[in-house]
Amino acid sequence: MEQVRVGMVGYKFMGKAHSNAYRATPMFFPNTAKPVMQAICGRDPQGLEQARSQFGWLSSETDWRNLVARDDIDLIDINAPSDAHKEIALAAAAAGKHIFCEKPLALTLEDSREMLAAAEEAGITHMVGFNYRFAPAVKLAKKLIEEGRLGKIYHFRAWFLQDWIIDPSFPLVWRLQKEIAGSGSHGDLGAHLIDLGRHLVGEFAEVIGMSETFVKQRPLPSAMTGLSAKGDLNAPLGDVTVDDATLFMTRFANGALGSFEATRFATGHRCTNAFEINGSKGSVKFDFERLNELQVYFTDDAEDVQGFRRVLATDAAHAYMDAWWPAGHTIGYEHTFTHEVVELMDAIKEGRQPVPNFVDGVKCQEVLEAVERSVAERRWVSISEMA
Ligand code: SOE
Repeated sequence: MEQVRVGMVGYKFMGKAHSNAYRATPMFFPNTAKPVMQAICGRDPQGLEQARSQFGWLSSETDWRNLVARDDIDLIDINAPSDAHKEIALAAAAAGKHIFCEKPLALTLEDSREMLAAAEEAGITHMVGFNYRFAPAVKLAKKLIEEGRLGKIYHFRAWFLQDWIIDPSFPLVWRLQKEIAGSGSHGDLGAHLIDLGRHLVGEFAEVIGMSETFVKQRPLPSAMTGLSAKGDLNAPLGDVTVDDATLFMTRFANGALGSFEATRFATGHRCTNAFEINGSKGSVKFDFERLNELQVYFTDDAEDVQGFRRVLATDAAHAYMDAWWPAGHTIGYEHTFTHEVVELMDAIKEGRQPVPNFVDGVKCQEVLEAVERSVAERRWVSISEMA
């Protein structure tokens, strides 16, 4: 298949990121299948039309059911709030459409399993949006581990820190409501860390966690708003039903130990998504705020120059970089989504499943729920309990 006609549900933050990726793909990666921006879907006709013309979609639909029913669409991209994922994915699979779904895959583990089963039964291509895997510096970390250059992995420590709800008057947006978001910082930020842990180190064996909601009530928003919403202290209050911060530890199946921290209360941290990995032969450090760089340390460096050094992952030797600019010319957040779309287009063209797919979405959900169970029951929870 040389062209993939896309129908996208959602047009806010992620919708913009995905649209940009669809536009960039044919220009920078001409050898993969070409995504055609066939139709964009949202409920508010005015906002939708604005997004359609601004992002460059050919047509629009105000009801996702019409989108899924269209026979000029091959792939349904779901980046609407999490509570909409399952229903749209099940309908898309039943209609034989490929699916690209934002993370977390679903509100619950059970729902995510249902989505995976439907996708497998329909025989369609399915992908989940863990975009940070696609930073070339993260790919380099993965390559070093796979080639044994870090030796046996002992530690994975990861933290995803934000501060956009630090103000108690920040409104009760959908991301703070369990029935729409599933969980708070845990599913929104921790999900990325879990995916990176699985990608880089391996499967989780057991977890123990703790969680807190620091601000328990917030003003109700007047409209569907996002990360840049403004508070209104005169508005009635509603209960925050998700975690503001969740921390947990894990033992990986291969014996490595992991620690994870996801919070929206780390004052001064706008979007610090970072990890460090220590192995018997070396270490790597990554921080999304400097996403072109990987700090590396090797035990076999000469003794007098041992120490962490910075590798700028922008050479042709680094994943995806030969498609962009000459060495040393850096890339940004949006490129992670383009690389994700390239993987999806390659997979559809080659008739294989992309990675990460719904299996990875389900496995992430297993860990998310195991941590929630651990928090509720104040004990270690084995991932095998989630079977
Ligand atoms: C908001 O917390 C958010 O945009 C997440 O939803 C994304 O998945 C993460 O990449 C950055 O922060």
